Amino acid sequence: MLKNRAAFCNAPVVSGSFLGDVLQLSCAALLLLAIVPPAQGVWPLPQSLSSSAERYPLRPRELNFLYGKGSAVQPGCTILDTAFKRYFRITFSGYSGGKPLTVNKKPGCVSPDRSLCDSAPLAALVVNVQKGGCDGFPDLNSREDYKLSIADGLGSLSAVSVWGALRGLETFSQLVYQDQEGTYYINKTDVVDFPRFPHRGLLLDTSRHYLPVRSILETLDAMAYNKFNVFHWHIVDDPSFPYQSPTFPNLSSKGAFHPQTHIYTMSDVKQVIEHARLWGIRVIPEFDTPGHTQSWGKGQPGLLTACYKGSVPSGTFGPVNPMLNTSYQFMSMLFNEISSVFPDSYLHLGGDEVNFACWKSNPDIQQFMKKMGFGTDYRKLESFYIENLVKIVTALNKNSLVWQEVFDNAVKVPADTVVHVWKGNKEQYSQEMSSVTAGGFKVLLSAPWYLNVINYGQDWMEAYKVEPLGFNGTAEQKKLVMGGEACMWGEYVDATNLTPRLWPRAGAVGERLWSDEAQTSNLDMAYDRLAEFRCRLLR
Ligand code: CP6
Repeated sequence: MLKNRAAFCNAPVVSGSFLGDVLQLSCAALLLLAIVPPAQGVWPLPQSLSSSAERYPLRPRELNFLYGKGSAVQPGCTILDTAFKRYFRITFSGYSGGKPLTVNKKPGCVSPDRSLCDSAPLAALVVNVQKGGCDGFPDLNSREDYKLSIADGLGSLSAVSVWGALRGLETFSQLVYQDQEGTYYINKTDVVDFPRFPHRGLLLDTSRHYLPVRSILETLDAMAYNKFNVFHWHIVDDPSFPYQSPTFPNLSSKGAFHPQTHIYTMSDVKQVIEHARLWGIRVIPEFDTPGHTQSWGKGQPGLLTACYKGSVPSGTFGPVNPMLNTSYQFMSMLFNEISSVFPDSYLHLGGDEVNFACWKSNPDIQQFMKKMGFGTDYRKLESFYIENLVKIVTALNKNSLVWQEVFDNAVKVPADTVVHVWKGNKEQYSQEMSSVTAGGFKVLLSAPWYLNVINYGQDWMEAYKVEPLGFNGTAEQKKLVMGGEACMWGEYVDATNLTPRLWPRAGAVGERLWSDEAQTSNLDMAYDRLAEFRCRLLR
């Protein structure tokens, strides 16, 4: 029974608890209660973790994160310098600084109370990275594997790249716990860990509701705790255009909810990208076209198709006008800017939910359809648009991600285009995963992970039980699954409810994409760890 279990957090809850009520648990401020489990609650579950009862106290003032002598990166590496500071704070999040800690107790003592027999304190966590490189950005091929060993009073973390070291530091921080007196401990532990999928994303939609930069940064923090590594920024859409483009400033001055307060300036965008980089998270922006572009029309007259009522324009507008050279000139200039602002090698081009009604109503479009030999198949017109757009993006040396309709409508796209599956029930999305990979395309799964859709009570289990490779297909096909993304569409979400709607539910997706399938098939075991992890997130 997952329902009526009691669990408590062993630290005070922040007032007005943001993460409240999601797991239906009371994380009361019960410091004196005896239920303080040793933390084995690492989330997401490492590929391999073994630990013993032997444990080492940690003294916050004395524990050092150190660069190993042979490490390819050394002090001055921004990523690890800043990570050491952050993880010091996170590891000792219950530490107030003043209180003397009662660390005692000689090794080899014979007291029946194990806590009186603690070994010497953990001296340091020594970090060794094989490959240099601290100034770059994470990418699809970044090595995130790491080994963490806590033994003989010493912690040692080794990784191929700094990105793996970040994941290992996260695991280290989650292994540390406090006893009733407030003493910090870590058990003798060995972890060998690596991600199951290289693309573990979270989509935020900043068009339906503007999200302050602060909310985005906090979400990036929580993503790192869950070992997510891609922030899919669905930055603009029909309702608003908050991205402030230096090339086309009217897009936000006319298309944002507010031209000064509800925009992302270049410095905001840079701040998000740098914050993400320091956590080992990629930022993939989505500028969704040709549909979902109502807000674009305000600052870029002539871009959208004029809809007709009978033989006269109705005054409303539809998707981007795909028959005009000016549309492509505009896209070329905009994407040229975007591709230099966002360092990731992927751009998400959208391509979903194109409504053909407006195109059908427009006599110029009808004529263009004839001229092009498209008949009345408006999917061909959409394909014409997307093919041109993909050419523009390819010329800018970027790879493309597209929503599944682009594949469904048989658009000719480069073979390395990634198709993003977002529609339908299990049977439908499994079928889609089969077809997309049978076509040789790489694929990302989001359909079962629409976290904006909510139910009364706990609903993380459905997301947890999803098996991304559970479709019919060959081993070759399954290799094309890069991972998936949890989606938080913004129609009913703003800064006030974003955090509780995301966490810990998105953690279910995080674990599904990081951890071994066979080891994470038990909901009951996941529940205990998730409950404990939720307490960590609160702290
Ligand atoms: N906006 C855009 C959306 C959605 C999509 N694209 C969406 C569709 C269904 C649900 C939630 C969101 N709001 N541009 C689909 C990819 Cl349930």
